[in-house]
Amino acid sequence: MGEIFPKVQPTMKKIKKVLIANRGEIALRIIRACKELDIKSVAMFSEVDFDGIWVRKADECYPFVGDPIKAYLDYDKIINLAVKANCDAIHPGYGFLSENAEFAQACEDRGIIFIGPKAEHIALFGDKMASKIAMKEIGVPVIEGTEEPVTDMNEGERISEAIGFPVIIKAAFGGGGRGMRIVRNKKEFKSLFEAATNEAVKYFGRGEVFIEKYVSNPRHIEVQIIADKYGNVLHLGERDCSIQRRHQKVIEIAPSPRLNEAVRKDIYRIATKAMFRLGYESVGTIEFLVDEEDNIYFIEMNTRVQVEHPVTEIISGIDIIQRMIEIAEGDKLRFLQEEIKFRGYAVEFRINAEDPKRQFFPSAGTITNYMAPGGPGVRLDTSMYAGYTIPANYDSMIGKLIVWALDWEGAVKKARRALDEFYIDGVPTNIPLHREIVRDQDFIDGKFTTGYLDQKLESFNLEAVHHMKDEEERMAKIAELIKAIKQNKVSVSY
Ligand code: MV4
Repeated sequence: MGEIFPKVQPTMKKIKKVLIANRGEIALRIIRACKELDIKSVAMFSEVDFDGIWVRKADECYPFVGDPIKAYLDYDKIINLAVKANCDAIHPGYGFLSENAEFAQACEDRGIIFIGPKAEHIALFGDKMASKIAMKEIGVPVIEGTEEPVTDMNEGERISEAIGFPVIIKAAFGGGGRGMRIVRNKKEFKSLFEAATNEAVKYFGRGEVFIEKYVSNPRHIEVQIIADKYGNVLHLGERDCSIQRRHQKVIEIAPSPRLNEAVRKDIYRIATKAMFRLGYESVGTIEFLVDEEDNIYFIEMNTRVQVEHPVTEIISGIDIIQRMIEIAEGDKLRFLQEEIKFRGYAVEFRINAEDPKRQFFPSAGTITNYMAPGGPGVRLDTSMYAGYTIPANYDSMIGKLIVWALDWEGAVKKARRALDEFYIDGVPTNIPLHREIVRDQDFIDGKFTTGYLDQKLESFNLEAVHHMKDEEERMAKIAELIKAIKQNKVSVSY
């Protein structure tokens, strides 16, 4: 195996300055990592992002005037800026250009280090069918299904009958649940096949789909991988991301509160072995489905740092972003698998500017009043502050509340306390949803699969609780009381 990795250390220069090709909380997260590594950070921002917190905190910042989304996707301009601003490297964060193999290659071609995996691995895992075949070849369990794109509807129907309904149709170059359809019986097949194909064309510009046996009520378990350029591949444990709404994760937990220890060991072994065999480097996440009988199946690999990386950082004590930068510099991992100790439970709550009372419709606007939770075991990764105006152009996720405790019960209690402290006024958020989840008995018992939120939403009370207003009313009453006491209109004795 050794020969596929360089025997001598590639001579690489130390990274002194990083351009962050992203925005929001992840841009700030990367700036923080750079500061702790004595690396200069360079921010970019679109014209609607001039008041972004990351713009203030970076060592330098550069505007991109024009379309606010295209700003973060315009890779020629971004690489030009990196060169002009004397940056050695670009960190892509998540979303935007983070899983664009051409961008990663273009960085290398122009002498800029792309902080992430090799372009070939980004390309492989961007192709959901090719990556499934590659993983199957090296002994990773995958879900039964087609190994070629299905273009003919009648052929697709025949294949589905052979596999046995229910089946799932997936976009070959997709992600995020787009271009995906569950087909329960033969009657529905043709219309759902057409819908999946059309959606795949609309979102990914490519209509290729493949068909798989549908796994019902699975848990979504993912393994965090960290690998250097010398074939050292380690795992940083798993995350349970089963609590989702419309294929958007809402809560992520490390470790999974109800995973059989033998299954856990198996998943770790499969994940690390596969990434070693493929010569993967940088950080990455392998997603698995775990069915009701504890069978595990690889579904896809994410070749970027993920939104939910903080829960893993907290239970492992490893700064994933810092290590990701060092790996890109050519550093060897400075710890062994057996030196990594996992401690306690961490839970991440994605805070979205959306209205739970109006089908979670995105709610851009100005945060008029803001009080963040704190205290022991609470981490907040956010780009919010009082007075900040959330632009309507981007994703509605505006922050992540992460709590930690030694055991699961303690983590749930910590979460209740922290969520109750969290006040955001001016825009509706999904905090009321989180407050309901952490009081739900099935959640408390660790009983949840990917169907959890759909099943629970109806029974949840999502009326926003105006704690902030209650506190303000109390403060006004206190002011009045003190005035009355001073004027001898009221007397208090203790
Ligand atoms: C599946 C599946 C069941 N069977 N594949 C969701 C997003 C993408 N990463 C893969 N996903 C799934 N693939 C097979 N063969 C279940 C999911 C899935 C899911 C499906 C419907 C509704 C919610 C879901 C949440 C997580 C995963």
